[in-house]
Amino acid sequence: SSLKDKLLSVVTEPVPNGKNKVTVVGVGQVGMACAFSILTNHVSSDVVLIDVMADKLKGEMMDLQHGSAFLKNAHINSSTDYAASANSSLCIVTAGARQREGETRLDLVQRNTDIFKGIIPKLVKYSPNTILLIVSNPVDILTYVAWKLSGLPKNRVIGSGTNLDSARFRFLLSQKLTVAPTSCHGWIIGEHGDTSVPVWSGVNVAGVRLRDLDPNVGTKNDKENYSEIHKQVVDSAYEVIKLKGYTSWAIGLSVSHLACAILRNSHQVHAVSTMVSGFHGISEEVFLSLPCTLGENGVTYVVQQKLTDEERNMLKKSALTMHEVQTGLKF
Ligand code: 6V0
Repeated sequence: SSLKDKLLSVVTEPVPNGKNKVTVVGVGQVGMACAFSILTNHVSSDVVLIDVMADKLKGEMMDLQHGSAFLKNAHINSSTDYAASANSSLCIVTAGARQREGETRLDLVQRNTDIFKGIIPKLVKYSPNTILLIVSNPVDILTYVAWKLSGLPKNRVIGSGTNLDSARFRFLLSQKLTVAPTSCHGWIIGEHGDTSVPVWSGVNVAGVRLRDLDPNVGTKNDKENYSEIHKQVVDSAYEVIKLKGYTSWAIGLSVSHLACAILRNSHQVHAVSTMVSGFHGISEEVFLSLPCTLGENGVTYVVQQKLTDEERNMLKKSALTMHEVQTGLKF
């Protein structure tokens, strides 16, 4: 008998997978930032990485595994074969091409749709009860694509959406007010990207709405130019890409918070991309971000914000743009 047999006497065999198993597809800058953030925040103790680049994949896996003693003994595995993803509670998709300098998120759409055809059906085959969390851009359209390709109910297909935009907004507001980001409450909804909608009507600190103090805040007539903050949010990905080539840390952190809300069934509210037909006068079958409660069956409730006419019109315009792009997709 082996040394192991001499050391250990079997009571029962260990189960191969934990209940909080997470698969991350794509081990690029974004996928690795997601995996690292999930592991260091102890959101999951069982992470599987999948990619098509076998060497890079193995290298990333080994590098993380060597740190597992510092990660509360998390299991880290990887494969180019989707069988390794079996029985994941959550599958996070970050695979695909990223924006080149000057390229918009919508420019990426057909390239990444084609990549998704090879990913989504395999994930669902091995984890039929999974939640899909889509991060690849353009995230709202690709969440729709993933929903169609997966056949899963809409509550179980979620896009990371404007959770990141909202975090950027709260950070910038915190800089202007000298109040911590978690105490600056503000929501960016709609499209992740160029036509996102800042809900200025609800921006508040400790329940004090900035609009009650100055009815012009966030509008063109705002003397203190708060609307500039939203412009900076929209421009920030382009700026970071120009400076460092890609964005990674903030999206990784934001995705690990979404993963945490889902796996812990916490019903925390996040702005994520969900099927919005029927909300705010939208009739198209499109995915856009609204504040949603997240639990182990995905999106449970959509918070019905009181929007101004202008905010609602901006949202409806994004819905039309999404619908137009979706109509041109081949899949
Ligand atoms: P990257 O560093 O080029 O990594 C992409 C990874 O995907 C690479 O490792 C590829 O090998 C892998 N890949 C490509 N095709 C496949 C396939 N068929 N199966 C499995 N893996 C594949 O890109 P990066 O990580 O920077 O960005 C990934 C995606 O995230 C892009 O679409 C970005 O635009 C998007 N982002 C989304 C954000 C959001 O807020 N939703 C934020 C930042 C980036």
